[in-house]
Order: sequence, then structure tokens, then C-alpha cells
Amino acid sequence: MHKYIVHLDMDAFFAAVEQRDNPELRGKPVIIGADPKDGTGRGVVSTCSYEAREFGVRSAMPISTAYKKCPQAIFISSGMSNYSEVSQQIFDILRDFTPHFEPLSIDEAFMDISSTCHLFGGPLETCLMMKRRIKDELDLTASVGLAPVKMAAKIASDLNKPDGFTVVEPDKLTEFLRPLDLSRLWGVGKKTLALLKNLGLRTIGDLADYSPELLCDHLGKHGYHLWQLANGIDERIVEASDSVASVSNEHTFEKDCRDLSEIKSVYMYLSQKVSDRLRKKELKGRTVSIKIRFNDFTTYTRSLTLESATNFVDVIYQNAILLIEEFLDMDKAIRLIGVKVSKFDERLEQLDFFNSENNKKNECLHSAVDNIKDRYGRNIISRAREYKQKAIP
Ligand code: TTP
Ligand code: MG
Repeated sequence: MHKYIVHLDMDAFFAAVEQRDNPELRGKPVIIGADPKDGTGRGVVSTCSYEAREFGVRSAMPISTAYKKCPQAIFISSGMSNYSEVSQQIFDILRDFTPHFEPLSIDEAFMDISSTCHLFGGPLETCLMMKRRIKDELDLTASVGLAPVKMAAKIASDLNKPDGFTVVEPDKLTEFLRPLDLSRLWGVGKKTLALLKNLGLRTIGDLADYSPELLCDHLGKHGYHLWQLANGIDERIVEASDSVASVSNEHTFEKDCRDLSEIKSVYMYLSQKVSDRLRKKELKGRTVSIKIRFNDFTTYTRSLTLESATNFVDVIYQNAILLIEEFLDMDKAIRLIGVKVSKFDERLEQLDFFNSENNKKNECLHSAVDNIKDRYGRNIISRAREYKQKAIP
């Protein structure tokens, strides 16, 4: 049985909300971002209307460049609050179609509609109904991709923007992927793209035909993951963020961060916090997840399932670092990171407990640290790698 995975992404989201709320802006080039100050302003474009895109204006472009390309545009400073409210209204509509709903950023989400689409007349009809409700109730347009796996749904939603709807039939998945440029593959950032191009690869099909062993030599585990994606293999499920009990912790950087050693230190600090809380609650979880939000507010979550449940700080930390790997060449500063442990499994905990000498030692070490913390306070003992306590209130 194939799955029906939907990826929905709003068109020119911030600009579309402005055009909707101010009819004078409709049909005109609208640029959201910093003040261009007659072409001398600093800062970047958050987004722009499709009318402005015809002049070559794009997200993340310096606002001074956008001004040169389209001086007649209407420039608006972004005011996040209203966009978040509209985002909630969109997500409320989408949740009516399935409980398997995973928001990905302020204007996009994945949905698994496999078990509910028959209620709306089938998978295609469900997608069309989502688009229609967003148009009728919120006067905004969305682009939708429908595919058997997440990665293809995400690529598909971007192919016919704005107001697009692209369907990838399950038996046409690799046929769909092969001719596309490698930059379309989810998880290929600038650095990876340059490396793959150096290997002579241009399309997703080129990557699919390349040796997975050689890719691992160049890119480690991430190389194998990309090779799988290129071959249409993507087993990631749509994860409803609030469907499981979990213990998590997040940190927002005071200044957006690009420094890997600082990111790692914060991950150690967060892993320590999560480990402490799990142990207090006498819980062990099998799933480790990370969350990462960039300075443009795009937000990603990634999870992996462990062979056995854990509450050990090193296991949480090491897996969090594995999960963050694919984002490190995205060339964007990071605003927030988080760690979560979920899928608590008491039965597994019993079976697994003391099942190896290593675990036994680790358990004793953690218990000793717990005792010291209980007696002298949470901050009395910390890892050498851990983030400076004072830096985080
Ligand atoms: P996107 O979905 O990437 O862009 P978009 O909705 O404006 O346009 P598209 O039709 O191509 O999907 O991002 C959603 C919103 O997030 C966007 O409207 C503004 C904000 N954003 C930024 O603030 N900075 C950025 O660099 C990007 C990419 C987005
Ligand atoms: Mg969008």
C-alpha cells in the first residue's frame, strides 16, 4: 500500500497577506524586508510578491539590490505577529483533513492523508479541497504536492507555483525525480551541491546512478541518505509534533549563530537538561529529535529511533549531533535549536536495563551524578563540553 503524503506551501506568504489586507497592493510588486533607504539601506528581502519576482527580486537578496532591480516596488517592513496568526488559521484548516499533520515552517506543512482521504472523495479531491478552503476562507493561495514520500511531495509543491498542484503517481516516482536538477533534492545545500557538481553530477538521476560507496567516502552517512532520496527511498513519516509524550528543551541564541562549536556546546547543555528531567521522571525514550530554526524563521525537525530506550546524556547528545549534520551547509545563521526525547517504552526499559557492562557503568555514573545534583543543586556539576551556564539564563 502506498502512502499519500501532501506538502502544502503558501505562495509569497508575507507579501500575499499584505496584498490581501490592502487591496491597493494587489497586482503590484510588493517587497517585504528592511527599509531600502533609496537603495542605500542594509538588510535583506524576506519575500516578495510574484509581480516583484518578474523583476528578478528574490528572498534573502540584499534590499539595496532589490531596490535597484525594482525601484517602483512597494516596500513593507515585515511585522511577524499577523503572519503567525494567519499561519495558525491555515494550520487549523489543514488539521481538519488529517491528524497526521507536521508543520515545517510558518507557511508550510506535511500531511499524511492515507487513512483519511477517502472521507473527502480520494487523495486528489482532498488536496483540491484544502486549496479551496484556504482560498474561500482566507483569500490566499497555496501550492500543493501529492506524492508517496515526503521528499517528493516537498519537491512537487514547488514545481508549479503559485496556486500549483503537482501529483506524483507512486509508480512514476523515480521517473519524476530523475530529470530534476540536484538543487531540488531536499537536504542538498550549497556546499553539498558544489561537491556533487565536482563529481560530474547534474541531475537527481545522475546521483541515483552514482556509487553509494563513493558518495559515503565524500559525504559520510549523509551521502548515503542523499543517494537513497535520489532513488525515491524516503521512509520518514509525517510526525505530528504533539502526538507523543516527550521531554524537550530549546535555546534561542541571543545573536543568530553560525559557530559549530557553540552549536555543539548548546546541544550538550540541552541534552544534559533533557537527560536530567528524564531521570527525575524515571523515563527512557526511544526517539531523539532535534529542532532547528534559521534566522529567516524556516524551521525543521528531524528524528531517529534508537535500538533501545535511553536517558543517557551522551546518547542524546551524539544522536542530536548526527541529526543536525544535514543542516550545517545551509549557509544560514541559526536562531534556535532544540532537543527532544520521546516514545517512552517501559517494557523495553526493563529488558534493556543492565543488559551490557557498558550500560551498567553508564547507569552507575548517571546515578552518582544525580545524587550529587540532588544534594548540592543542579549546577554543581556539568560536562566540560557543556555551554557556560552563565550564558544561558
Ligand atoms: P517561503 O515559503 O520560502 O517563501 P514564500 O511563501 O514567500 O514564497 P513561495 O511562493 O516561493 O513559497 O517562506 C515563507 C515566508 O517566510 C515568506 O513569505 C517570508 C519568510 N521568509 C523570510 O522571512 N526570509 C527568507 O529568506 C525566506 C525564504 C522566507
Ligand atoms: Mg511559501
